[in-house]
Amino acid sequence: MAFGRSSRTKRPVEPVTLKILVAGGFGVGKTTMVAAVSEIRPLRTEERLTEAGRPVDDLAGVEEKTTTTVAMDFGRITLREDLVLYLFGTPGQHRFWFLWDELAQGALGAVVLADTRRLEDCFAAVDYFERRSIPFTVAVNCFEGADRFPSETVRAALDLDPEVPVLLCDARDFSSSRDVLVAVVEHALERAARARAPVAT
Ligand SMILES: Nc1nc2c(ncn2[C@@H]2O[C@H](COP(=O)(O)OP(=O)(O)OP(=O)(O)O)[C@@H](O)[C@H]2O)c(=O)[nH]1
Ligand SMILES: [Mg+2]
Repeated sequence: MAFGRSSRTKRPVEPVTLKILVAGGFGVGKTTMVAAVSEIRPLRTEERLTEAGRPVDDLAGVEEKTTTTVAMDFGRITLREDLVLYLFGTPGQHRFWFLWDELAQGALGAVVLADTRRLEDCFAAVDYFERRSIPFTVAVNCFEGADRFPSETVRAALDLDPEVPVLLCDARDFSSSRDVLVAVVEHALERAARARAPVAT
């Protein structure tokens, strides 16, 4: 068999793999988002919510929720033939936050999911990524029944830097969640390019 130029150029490319975190407060839709976009059966670490957790687990707005993530979600999405994202959904309950540092190792960027009915639940995630200079995008998961606010209102309420993208999304929807992930990657790459650019004197 001949190995001419054409057969060589058709060789499958080795994709670049990037790690992205999907973070945010309790019950905001992190597991839902990873499952909506993952092309592999997502790994979930769900445990049933119990009566014992009722005083600390605020279910307002997600009353049907019966389980919670206790370690992480894991999924994968191929954005382009040469670009694959590995997705790590964080646990939302405060008592599992010690896992975040482990999950954040080597992450290119993060999605901070927010629910406008409980915006304060994502403050800690925003803080976490700001402090560590991990690029992130805020994605408002638009639950039915929640008031819709323009992204600029959310940006002001969260006191975000002007460069941080704020998007509205439906975490259950493949293309909506994929758009959020594309925004994170673009934002992280732009920031990396800016950091590399020579400073004008
Ligand atoms: N109506 C509506 N329900 C949603 C949406 N996203 C998630 N849900 C529901 O909201 C609940 C919470 O979703 P999860 O994906 O488990 O949230 P989570 O952020 O992973 O929760 P923890 O891991 O416990 O912090 C589930 O009952 C979902 O079916 C949405 O966009 N709209
Ligand atoms: Mg979860």
